[in-house]
Amino acid sequence: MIRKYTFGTPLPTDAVVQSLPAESGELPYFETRTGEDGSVTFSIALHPEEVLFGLGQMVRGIDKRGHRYESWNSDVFNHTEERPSLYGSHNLLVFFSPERLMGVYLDDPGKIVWDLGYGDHDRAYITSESGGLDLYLIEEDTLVGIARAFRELTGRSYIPPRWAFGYIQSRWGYASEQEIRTVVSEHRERHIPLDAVCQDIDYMTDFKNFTWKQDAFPDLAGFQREMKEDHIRLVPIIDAGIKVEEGYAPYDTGKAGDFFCRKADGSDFVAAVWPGRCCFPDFLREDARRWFGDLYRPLLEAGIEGFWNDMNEPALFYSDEGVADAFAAADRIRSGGVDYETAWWLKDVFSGIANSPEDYRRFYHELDGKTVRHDRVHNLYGAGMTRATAEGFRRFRPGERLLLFSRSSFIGAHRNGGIWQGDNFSWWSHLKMALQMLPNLNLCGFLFTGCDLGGFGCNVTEDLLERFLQLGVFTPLMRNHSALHTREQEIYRFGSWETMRDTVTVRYALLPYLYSEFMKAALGNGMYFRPLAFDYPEDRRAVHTQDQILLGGDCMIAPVYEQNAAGRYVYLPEDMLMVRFRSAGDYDLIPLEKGDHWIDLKISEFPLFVKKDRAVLLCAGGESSETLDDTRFTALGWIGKETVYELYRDDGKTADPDPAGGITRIALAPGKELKQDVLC
Ligand code: MIG
Repeated sequence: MIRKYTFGTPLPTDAVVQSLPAESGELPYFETRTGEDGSVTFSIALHPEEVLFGLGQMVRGIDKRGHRYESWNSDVFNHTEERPSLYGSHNLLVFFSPERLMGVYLDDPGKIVWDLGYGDHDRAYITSESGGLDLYLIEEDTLVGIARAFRELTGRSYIPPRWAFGYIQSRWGYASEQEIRTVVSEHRERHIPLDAVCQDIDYMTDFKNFTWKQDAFPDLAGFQREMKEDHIRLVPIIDAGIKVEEGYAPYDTGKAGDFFCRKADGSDFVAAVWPGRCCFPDFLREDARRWFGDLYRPLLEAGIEGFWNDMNEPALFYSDEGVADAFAAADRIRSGGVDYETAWWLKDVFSGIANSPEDYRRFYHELDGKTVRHDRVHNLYGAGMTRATAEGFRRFRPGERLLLFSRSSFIGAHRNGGIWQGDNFSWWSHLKMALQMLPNLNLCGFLFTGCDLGGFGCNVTEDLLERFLQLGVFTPLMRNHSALHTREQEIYRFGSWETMRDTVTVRYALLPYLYSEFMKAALGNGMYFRPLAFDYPEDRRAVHTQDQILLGGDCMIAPVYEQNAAGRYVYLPEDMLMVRFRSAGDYDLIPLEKGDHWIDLKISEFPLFVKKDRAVLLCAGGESSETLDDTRFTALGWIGKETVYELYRDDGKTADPDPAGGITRIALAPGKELKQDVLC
């Protein structure tokens, strides 16, 4: 059951697809307090054993209890433990204890502070800065039921084309056809499977969106055709800012249509990002979205079938006003000289010119005919860009699925695209953080997601990349991505590339199965990744487990996330079959009983746990998602009684797939063998 409570004057966000009447009574369970500044705070006592799930893209554990977070979409390079927010705002929190089960969703596009047992260990305080919001209270009998009810409220998750489940190679710095050809041929020659290569900002002319460097990519359509013969898709990046430059069509047409965000005096808001001084499309306006979506058309016509949208928090390097303010601040102390305090202050003044709160208060949007200052709707910007792109796709390629993943997001954007987990580092702790973020992202509807495998910033090591890939085998988006100037981290750069290749072969052998599990989750408003609590709510150990997650209907993953570990402890909440993979064709099958187990895992090995009486399907594998045989499988399972696996298959490219149409029921017979051949 979902009940809606309205506070103040909420703004439309496009997050919710069901229209519910607002309750007339008071919000139960919470104490509601309105601040003098107009903010509203909901507070509630926490039970001793209470676990808090949700908030989607956030640092720290699967259980969010014990810290303070903010919903404020931020371009942050440093995902440390005290970082209050990342790129998306996913305002769903689920309270779960033996005494209570409920979810609260705050449909509010402005800043929210979540103090979840930080100020006061046994209390949660949730503060909406503006005080204008719809709060949805979700009560169901199970955690899975809460997740489903929330998805019914906010709409079905985005479904990418099937090729997007292949391995994707990316790096900030690929700057020419030749460079990309080399990346592809290094993979193909070594039989490292590969489906796509991302093009980062270096493919553009002067970082201008919707352009490509004529000398480096003289014939983009021809190049995409050539790549596609080899089953490779190009996936270019698009940033939010449009360079201010007369004669550059996106700027001229944006200007002519008055589609950019404006300042109080009516002039365009200008801030610098990669191309230099830029204007920012007002994605909250339907006409501006239409104009922006149209800009993708030439790239689609060149044969491009996937994009990633970046810098859409929006990230702002600086504005003229911000720089002037910083100089003025420096001038105020210039004559007196500096001491250590003023020197530090001065440093902060200058580093604070990026993504500054002042800049976010300098510009306005048009929302349903009303002028709204940006900070009030800040968290909608990236979702608006995703929406503009997806709406364009639907106009130009109706009935087709295209790949889209964004950096910034808000609830509602999960219907239009995936997201990646942002600029992580090549740190072991970030491998664990990525794992912990996944179930909360799924709870909030973002099923198509994954982290930058190997880590984006800092220099990766061979063993860290290998362990990252072992997680990536199971994430819907499996992309190796790294930053300019960091150590090159394509698999073929390393001495142990064969081990890494073998790991990627497991992804391809599992791809039809993982795709089937993803599709069933997406079409059934379920979760592909879940905290253990969702299947084992009575099992206290499982409920509090922070480093293992459930995958699909039948599996659990427990990756190694520490350097030099020879294995790890795994808790099994029921009897399971361990598949210890080394490659698609080389694995151990070991039935294990419920309880604690130490699992030996050499650097080349990683486990998948399959619930007893269930099975996973391995196909023969291949080097591209397009060439896999999904009619012959080896089923791996510890099967004591008759069981059926429902395999979902479709063409992988038609939009709005039929939930029932693609299911094949595969009967699995009990027996001593842990492996059986299946034809379907
Ligand atoms: O300011 O396009 O998160 O994936 O490689 C950095 C360059 C801009 C941030 C993205 C990252 C991408 C990078 N971008």
